[in-house]
Amino acid sequence: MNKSKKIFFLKKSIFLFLILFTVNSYSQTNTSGFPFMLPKEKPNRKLSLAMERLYDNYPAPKPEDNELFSQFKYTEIKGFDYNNHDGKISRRDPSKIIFHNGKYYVWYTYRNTATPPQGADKSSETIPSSDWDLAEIWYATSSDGFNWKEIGVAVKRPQKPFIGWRAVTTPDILVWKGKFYLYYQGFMEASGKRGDDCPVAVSYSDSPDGPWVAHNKIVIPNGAKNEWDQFSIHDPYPLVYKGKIYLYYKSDTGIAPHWVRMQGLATAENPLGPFTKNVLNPVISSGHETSLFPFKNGIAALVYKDGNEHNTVQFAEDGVNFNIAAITELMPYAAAPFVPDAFTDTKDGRGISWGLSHFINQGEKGKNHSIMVRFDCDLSQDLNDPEMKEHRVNHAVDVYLKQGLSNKQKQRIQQENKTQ
Ligand code: AAL
Repeated sequence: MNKSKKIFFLKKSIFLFLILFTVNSYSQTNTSGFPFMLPKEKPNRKLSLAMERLYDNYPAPKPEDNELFSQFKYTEIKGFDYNNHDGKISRRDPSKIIFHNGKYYVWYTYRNTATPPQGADKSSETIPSSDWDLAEIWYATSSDGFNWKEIGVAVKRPQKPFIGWRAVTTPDILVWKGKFYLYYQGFMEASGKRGDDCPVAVSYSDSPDGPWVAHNKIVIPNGAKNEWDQFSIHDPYPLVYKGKIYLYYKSDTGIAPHWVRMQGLATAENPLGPFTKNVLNPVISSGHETSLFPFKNGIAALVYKDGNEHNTVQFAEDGVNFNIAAITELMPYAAAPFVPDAFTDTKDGRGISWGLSHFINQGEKGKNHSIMVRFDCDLSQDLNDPEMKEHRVNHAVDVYLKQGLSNKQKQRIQQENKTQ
């Protein structure tokens, strides 16, 4: 092509670009106000950043149409005795719930100790440092999710020096090729000595009723020195996704009391490992006691309690890169949802509608323990419960007033008033 032809084509391209740019800008100019009825689809007009986000970041612009938005309702459950709430018995950190041979099964941290927790300095062979110190893993079954029958121990504390000799806690369940695997935190020192340090161990069985055989090896090790998960691997939570075991976990990063809790992912093709930690870890920047479930083609996560993005439900189309899908409130602590398709390697996860969760710091002063309750929600493709989708829930006045000012805060305000 000679020079004058080149210049001709260049001029023509610039001209075409300008026409297209002008037509596009014209169609994007808002000639009237934003519509009264919120459009379901993103309207073809100029939008503020907030309105762009409303259409781009959430599954639907209205919470009631957003399948990953829900309120949570709570019910006391029957079948668990807490010894008059004297602090010696605690149940907490339930596993996700499975349905097997006509019954629901749940595993949880069970502490039955000589005294309530006394802190790391006063702890001994029989005195627990924390609510989950000296604990074992117990299980219960139910036919309706409200009335439970505590069956007894699933995994005992092994003898020293086996993993978990000090405490086995915070279990979660995997069903893989017809076998059952319980992953749990295996403590080799009383929690609170340095931090809440432990790796993850696993036991397996042919039946959810056991007997459970300890693998006696660490399956999810702590990270290397100075890595985010160098001290603790908590709340192991396995799912089957993309033909593999996707095990999410939490770690406490930083120094107490300024811990930042974040969630990581480790995957494996064999339940006994090796597990490979995702190179992008942490994959969720917030949250505690990780609970996740297959949703549509991806994975949804209940993110609560810690971090900038607490009180959100998040979604990752690839199980790794999570986005906020909904913002909610009063989320279940340590949610243990019933996830019917947790292990089916589904490409169309149906979601969840109930589970168990715990309330910590129960009992009068010095009688610290936790209790388990049931939660219900509508994070399911198969349920449409408008009561769960209300985005203006009135909480009782005492819920707010219990969040009173501390004495230190009252003094500061008095001081501020004096100096004004
Ligand atoms: C919970 C869980 C883990 C921690 C402790 C018991 O919040 O994150 O299980 O180790 O507290």
